[in-house]
Amino acid sequence: MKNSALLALAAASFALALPASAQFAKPEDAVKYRQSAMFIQNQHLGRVAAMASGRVPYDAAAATANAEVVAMISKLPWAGFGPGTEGGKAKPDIWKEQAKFKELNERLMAETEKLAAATKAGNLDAVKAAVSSVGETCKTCHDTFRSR
Ligand code: ASC
Repeated sequence: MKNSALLALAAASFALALPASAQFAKPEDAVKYRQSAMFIQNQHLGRVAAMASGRVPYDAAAATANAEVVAMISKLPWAGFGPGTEGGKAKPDIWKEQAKFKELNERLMAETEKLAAATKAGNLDAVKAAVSSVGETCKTCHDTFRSR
């Protein structure tokens, strides 16, 4: 491999190893990023919730496809709450109570993982319970750390 190619590869690995919070060009980008990730989660969770509540006929494959997106995207917003990215609907408490915020971030990732697993197991009651746990987790964090 040419030296220039090696250098480019090294630079790329270094960029990936940086905390994601350091990857935003400006604080507004971090705000937009976390809001976008929340929006995507809302869209896909809504589809599973509609099926779980019976508003839409249950389709196991669609439930899993949507739940997997929620589980994957639930990993993303947190990098958008780095130091100096206060703003949007985020309450300043997020930056004052990092341990509590992190705990809720982790709870969402765990609950959405359980939801995806429940859709794969094909037990509608388990899916309903998992949707409710995910919703409750969203609500707990929003009630605590989101304004408006
Ligand atoms: C959503 C969404 C939320 C949560 C919450 C659950 O789809 O956008 O904020 O679920 O409504 O109570």
